[in-house]
Amino acid sequence: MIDKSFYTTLYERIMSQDRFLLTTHCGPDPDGIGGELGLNYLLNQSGKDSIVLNNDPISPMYRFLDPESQIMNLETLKDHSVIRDRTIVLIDTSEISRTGEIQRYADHNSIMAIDHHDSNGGHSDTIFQNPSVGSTSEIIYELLEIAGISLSSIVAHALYAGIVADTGYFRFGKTRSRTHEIAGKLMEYGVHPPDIAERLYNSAPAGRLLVKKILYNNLTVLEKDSIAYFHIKQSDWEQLGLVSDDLGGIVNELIEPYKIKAGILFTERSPNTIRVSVRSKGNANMLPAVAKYGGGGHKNACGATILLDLQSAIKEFIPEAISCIQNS
Ligand SMILES: [Mn+2]
Repeated sequence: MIDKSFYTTLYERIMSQDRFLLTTHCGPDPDGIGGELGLNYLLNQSGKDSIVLNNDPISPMYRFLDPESQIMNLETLKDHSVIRDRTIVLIDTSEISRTGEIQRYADHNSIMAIDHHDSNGGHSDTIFQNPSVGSTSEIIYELLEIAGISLSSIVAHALYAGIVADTGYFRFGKTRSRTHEIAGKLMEYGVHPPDIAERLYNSAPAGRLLVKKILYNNLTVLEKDSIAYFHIKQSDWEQLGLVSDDLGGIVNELIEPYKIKAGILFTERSPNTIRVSVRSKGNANMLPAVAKYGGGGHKNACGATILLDLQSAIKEFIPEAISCIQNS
């Protein structure tokens, strides 16, 4: 049970300001997008001046969530003066360093964060972080309910997508009865779950199948079947016409077998830049391993970027991951 005062304090804090810039982490995901669209709607309905600006464009597979293109990005923003004198609200992260070039504007603006991750970089003036909630979209829904505002169809769809993406369709550990309740309320605004599932999970390019062939060729299982990992080279995913977002979620497959406690995907984004995506089950807390590389997330779903070549990154990281499993 989450203290109601968390939401009322957050609501009051937001309402005490007038101009906002909402942003999320690099590589915006459905939860970041849902949180942004939901909060932007709340602020606009409350007569506030709010814009949504991310470092990165939204990847093609998530663009259906923002049909009116309300979310801007730094690549296409022409007039940077609109950024001035706004409270920057980090959504789905509490670390300004994860927002890319948006952090350049941090010195001139106050920063607050609304987040549900377990880890916390602590670089915001005010952090509203609730790690017991399955998604940031749920936190934003609570604010809309406090305000008594009826939702638009776009907001309901985006929040629902954020919830199902972050809870793995109500499978992951932070799924609460309230999560299901909120999902039910969003359906009353016209959300049809099979449509969202189809758009989120059955709209991948064919290259996603072919990339799995390469990944599984590179599969290693160690430590009495408790840890599994695979890797992919930049040239391999690029040749298949994929962008790195297209690999999202594949790492979840590694923990499907009963005995596997942790699964790791090493993606070569560029030479000497390796993205490490980690998934684990139950008590296996993988945060200490990614924290060594400045990464973060949830204990069962986290990541980091390692600035080494692919083989060195694997060689360094796997012992860290093994010790996390042993210490959990
Ligand atoms: Mn999230």
